Amino acid sequence: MDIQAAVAFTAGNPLSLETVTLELPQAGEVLIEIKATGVCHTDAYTLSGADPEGLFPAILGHEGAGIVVEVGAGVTSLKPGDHVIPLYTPECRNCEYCLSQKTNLCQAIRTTQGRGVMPNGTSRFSIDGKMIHHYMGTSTFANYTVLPEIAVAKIREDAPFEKVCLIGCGVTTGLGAVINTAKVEPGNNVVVFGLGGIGLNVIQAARMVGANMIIGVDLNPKKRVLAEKLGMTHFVNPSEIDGDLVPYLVELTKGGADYSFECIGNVNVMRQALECCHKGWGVSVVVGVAGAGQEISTRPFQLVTGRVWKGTAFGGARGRTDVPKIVDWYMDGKINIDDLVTKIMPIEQINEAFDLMHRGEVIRAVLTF
Ligand code: NAD
Ligand code: AHE
Ligand code: ZN
Repeated sequence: MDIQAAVAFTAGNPLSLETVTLELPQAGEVLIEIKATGVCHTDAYTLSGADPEGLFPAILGHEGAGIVVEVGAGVTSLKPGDHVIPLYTPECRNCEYCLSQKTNLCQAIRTTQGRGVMPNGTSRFSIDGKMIHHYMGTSTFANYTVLPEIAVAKIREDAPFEKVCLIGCGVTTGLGAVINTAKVEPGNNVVVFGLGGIGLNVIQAARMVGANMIIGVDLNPKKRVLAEKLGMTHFVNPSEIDGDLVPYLVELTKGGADYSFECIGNVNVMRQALECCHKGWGVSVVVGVAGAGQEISTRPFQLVTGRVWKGTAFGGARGRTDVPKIVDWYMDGKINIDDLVTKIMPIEQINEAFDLMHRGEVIRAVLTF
């Protein structure tokens, strides 16, 4: 079938709206009509060429929501008409990783996903017979996409697509980093570096679990108002303080953070996030994704003296199980997504949506079809 998609032909260049040929779902696969998709910084990171796994041409996008149109042979958990959120972290419930109960990193299809193809090794997307890669197994910058059944979360039908699409990445990543990965406890002091789509969800989760100080760090002063609305108690702009940031934060928290979260993708900030943690027990969670060739460093003494460095992907969430629950949280008014959707735009304006994100003028621009 012919579909409309924003295609990334080469790194570092704008996306191009194209008519793309999409093959119908094969065994174990599902055809989804995408109704809305957010733009996450990771899409921009891959488009920039910094992603060692980045493949071109590709259809990017991984923060979508839509409706099942058709299912392939053997699909049992989904049917046409189901409302769904695509999952870049699948949940097969059968692989060594799923069965371990120690990680959300289902590996059932990770190899082919990283090669930009479906589990049988081929792509469903092409233009004039030339193959277009899938991206993160989701490719939501298209009005129709195909996913494996294990990478689709079924959600309730009264949830608005243009809001709950953010649960496909930003919301779940931020909430999950706090709840699943760090396991922040009431009374803890928390420092959040980067107040974008991820960091603001870290903040709202920290408030939900009863954190004491919730310190937000961002170079953009415009991020302050919404962060405060979501629960930030103190704002720190590194460009406005006297002296170094780490001792400033240690002093502010009277000894260091119980938990810190790096939500930028800057390896220098990752070091600051670790080193502002409390001696003896502070835990720093790396959420941000850094470019090819970048490495983190610190004095091993920081770890010897009890600080812990961790990371999280998709907030440690098991998508088919956890995503429908987070949709319920939103529908029950327990979490705020409305304020994170700064702008809703037609897919034709996708390059403007990327520009707005780069200029720090939106938390999320959501594209509709
Ligand atoms: P975003 O662009 O919305 O937000 C980034 C924020 O960081 C902005 O507010 C910006 O002003 C601020 N910032 C930039 N440089 C800074 C600095 N040096 N000091 C302080 N603040 C600074 O991005 P996002 O969509 O929230 O994504 C954040 C990061 O998380 C990205 O690296 C993204 O790739 C990554 N990410 C990871 C996961 C995961 O599963 N681990 C999921 C989603 C996103
Ligand atoms: N391809 C990159 C890694 C990108 C990355 O870490 N992705 C996160 C999700 S970011 C969502 O916005 C993730 O889920 N990682 C686990 C995984 O298996 O990819 C690189 O550096 O190679
Ligand atoms: Zn993302």
